[in-house]
Amino acid sequence: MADRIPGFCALCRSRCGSVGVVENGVLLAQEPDPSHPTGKALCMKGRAAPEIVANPQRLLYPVRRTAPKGSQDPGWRRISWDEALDETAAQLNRIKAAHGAEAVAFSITSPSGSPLSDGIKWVERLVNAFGSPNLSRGTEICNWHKDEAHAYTFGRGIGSPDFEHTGCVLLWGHNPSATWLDHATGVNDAVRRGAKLVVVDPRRVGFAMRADQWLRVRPGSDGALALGIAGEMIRNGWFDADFLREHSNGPLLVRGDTGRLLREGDLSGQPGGARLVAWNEARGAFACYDPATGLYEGGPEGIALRAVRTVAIDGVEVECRSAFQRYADLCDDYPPDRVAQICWVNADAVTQTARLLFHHRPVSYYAWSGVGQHTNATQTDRAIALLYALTGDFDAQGGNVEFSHLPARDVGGRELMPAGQLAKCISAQAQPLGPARKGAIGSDALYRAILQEEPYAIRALVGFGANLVMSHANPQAARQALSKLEFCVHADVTLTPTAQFADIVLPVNTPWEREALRVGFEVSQAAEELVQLRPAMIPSAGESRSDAWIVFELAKRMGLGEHFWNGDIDAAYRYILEPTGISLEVLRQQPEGMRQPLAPAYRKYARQPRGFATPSGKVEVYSETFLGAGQDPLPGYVEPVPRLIADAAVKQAFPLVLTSAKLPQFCHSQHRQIPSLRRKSPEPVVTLHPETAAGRGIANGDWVALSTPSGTVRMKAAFDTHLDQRVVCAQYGWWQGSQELGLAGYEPFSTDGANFNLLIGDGELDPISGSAPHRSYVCNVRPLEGKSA
Ligand SMILES: Nc1nc2c(c(=O)[nH]1)N[C@H]1C(S)=C(S)[C@@H](COP(=O)(O)OP(=O)(O)OC[C@H]3O[C@@H](n4cnc5c(=O)[nH]c(N)nc54)[C@H](O)[C@@H]3O)O[C@H]1N2
Ligand SMILES: Nc1nc2c(c(=O)[nH]1)N[C@H]1C(S)=C(S)[C@@H](COP(=O)(O)OP(=O)(O)OC[C@H]3O[C@@H](n4cnc5c(=O)[nH]c(N)nc54)[C@H](O)[C@@H]3O)O[C@H]1N2
Ligand code: SF4
Ligand SMILES: [Mo]
Repeated sequence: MADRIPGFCALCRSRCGSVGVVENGVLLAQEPDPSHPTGKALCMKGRAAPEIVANPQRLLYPVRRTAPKGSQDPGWRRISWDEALDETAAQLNRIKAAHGAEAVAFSITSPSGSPLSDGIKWVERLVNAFGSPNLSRGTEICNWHKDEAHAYTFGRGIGSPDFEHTGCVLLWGHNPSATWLDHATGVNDAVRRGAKLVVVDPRRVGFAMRADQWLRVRPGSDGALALGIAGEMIRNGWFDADFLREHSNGPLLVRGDTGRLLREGDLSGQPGGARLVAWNEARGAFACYDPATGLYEGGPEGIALRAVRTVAIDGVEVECRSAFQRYADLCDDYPPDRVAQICWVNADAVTQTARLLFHHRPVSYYAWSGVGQHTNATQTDRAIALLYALTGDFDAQGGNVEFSHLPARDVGGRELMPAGQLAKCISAQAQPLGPARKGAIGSDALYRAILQEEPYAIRALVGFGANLVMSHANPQAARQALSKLEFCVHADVTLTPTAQFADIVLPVNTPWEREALRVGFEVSQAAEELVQLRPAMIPSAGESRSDAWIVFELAKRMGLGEHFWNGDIDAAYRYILEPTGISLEVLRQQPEGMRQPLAPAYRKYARQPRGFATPSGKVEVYSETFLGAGQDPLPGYVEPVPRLIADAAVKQAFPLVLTSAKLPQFCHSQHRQIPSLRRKSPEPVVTLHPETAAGRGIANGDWVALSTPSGTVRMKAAFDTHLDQRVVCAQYGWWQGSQELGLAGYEPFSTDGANFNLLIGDGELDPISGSAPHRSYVCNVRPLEGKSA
């Protein structure tokens, strides 16, 4: 008789509630668990769990290289865990002692696209306790914009769409049908209830096919589109003026000369008057606003959202406009006709979308990879955030909410980072507002620090899964940088092209072979109420181990054991759970988890004295923080890869726009070795319009050369009549063969290979976040003669 063991799938952000079917220590199936708040369904990856566990291409033992770096074959030799961990600990401590902890960088894969989510907090804790301010985590091309850039506007990240109560769902560069099953379930239920649906995506995929408005945006022009829709909302009065007046910094006056917010001291001529100033329409007088209390002198009545006043400052007449007036002026520069030209959408659709958003509130939204991988990503995120502010639905029921969560302890260990270390982050100077604030670095900065030793030398890298060679721009730089490292250790489930550069590779097990604690499942209030300790359902294959085990063992050997409960993971779990009152022992006996009822709290800003966690305490329509860092305080639109497209020769040679997207059957560079998944998509594909192909003599299914100024790769052409003729979308992550299917892999650095990111240069990046142009590069496609493989 097989056992049915409750758990959840950890392969992607959806974390679908599931049941493992196990017999004699073998995982036979993973099935949905409809009693779990995220368990209505599993995707094909989740159902492929038994194949993922049993795959013959897994790394099962720690290995050490015997050939020099750069050799075709690293000559992997099996070593013991003791040898691997002792050597790693010694090398890292040696480099730290000689050059400081900052000379050791860490890299981790995304917890949204891999099961590292089971152990990511422990890895973060290790990074902090060790003291490295240099963690390459891909956040600049993944979640930073929706989670951190959003905080410049709202004081917190995008939160969760409250699908259960929403009147309209806006999916902006997010395709949950392929990437987040439980979000797709939420959208589907909302639409079935009658909610409207707006999708902004260059491709007609997933919910775009069912949308009330599908805006087929030109990749990377989303910022102009958001300003255009906002302009129509403002001009037509389709926005929540009360919300903006009371809860945004829109009423605050901005000096026309310096761009700074007007201060009390500017009016009085007295130094020290730091309070800000708005215009009170009713009283015909200026009113001071105190960011410390979040209050207007004399109360909020009569405060004007739009105001233009001339003020004498030091004897000079200075025109001051309210922040909202400035924003409205900016939006006016993007009328529907102009947006149609820039974004390749219908002018009418801009107006219709504006109307729809206002009349079907509450609006909830999600913007992700479609927005986050451009050289203008941060300002695009700001433009979308401000468009959303116009609905007034921030943190409202049916809007984007931060659901109540259980009071579990965070063990990320930020407090363990020694004082002064964070300021040493290699990107702190160049991108002070970006991921560097929390010690995260982009791949370009990592490579520069290793290769050019700027701003100083990074000498060692500790990788937990990140596949830099395949998933980041400029893989040639990755190759050089990884080859130059003094020491590199990498923990992964398989020997990836990135792992091939390591000195030691540590075998990680799969989620079904390890225990994992999850407090809250994010997508709804009910989901946030669940705490689950997923059991190890089967023994770990070979000597593979969990990330948690690796971290705890390493920490002990590095002299950091005191921060890791001296290696006792159960003690660590108890520490996390203690404030919730849930006992580890009871939880362990109940693999389906425990629920603690929580009441949702909406519009929390209205109950907090200072409102929003921003410098002004309000939603920041106008960001003085950006201004202070030399960035546009309003989300003015700048074309993606401006230097490249300004070059006429480049434009002529590469007339098409190149974007990419995730596939439902794979996560990033993973899963190509899994037979049931690979059969559904045996070869790398570039999608283009049949007319675009016809003009180049390309037939459906032909192998083609896909080129950009940075490189060339080969892929198979597939036609899509719904794409704009000027847009091409290609797959990324292709390197691995499948032994079981007898399919060869693809060379990661060769023009005969299919590594999409060889096409993407890192010469132009988002000035704030460092995001790379994975989705708005220039390219061309040409046929290849007689290429069948
Ligand atoms: N062109 C293009 N490039 C992109 C994107 C795109 O849309 N287009 N998307 C970007 C995004 S959003 C992201 S997040 C990055 C992702 O980039 P990466 O974070 O590098 O993700 P993967 O390529 O999936 O590599 C993950 C690695 O983790 C390993 N792994 C799996 N399970 C575990 C585990 O439990 N523990 C450990 N330690 N390792 C494990 C896998 O075997 C794999 O080698 O890629 C980015 N790159
Ligand atoms: N199956 C699967 N699921 C995953 C992952 C995976 O690799 N595979 N990875 C996980 C991770 S790490 C992440 S970050 C999430 C991402 O989840 P999503 O954001 O949903 O990921 P994508 O499908 O890459 O991108 C969303 C959409 O953006 C569109 N797009 C491309 N260019 C543009 C553009 O310029 N503007 C706009 N508006 N849209 C554009 C694409 O056509 C695509 O449909 O998925 C997570 N889930
Ligand atoms: S969507 Fe698929 S891969 Fe992601 S958690 Fe659910 S079943 Fe697993
Ligand atoms: Mo991601």
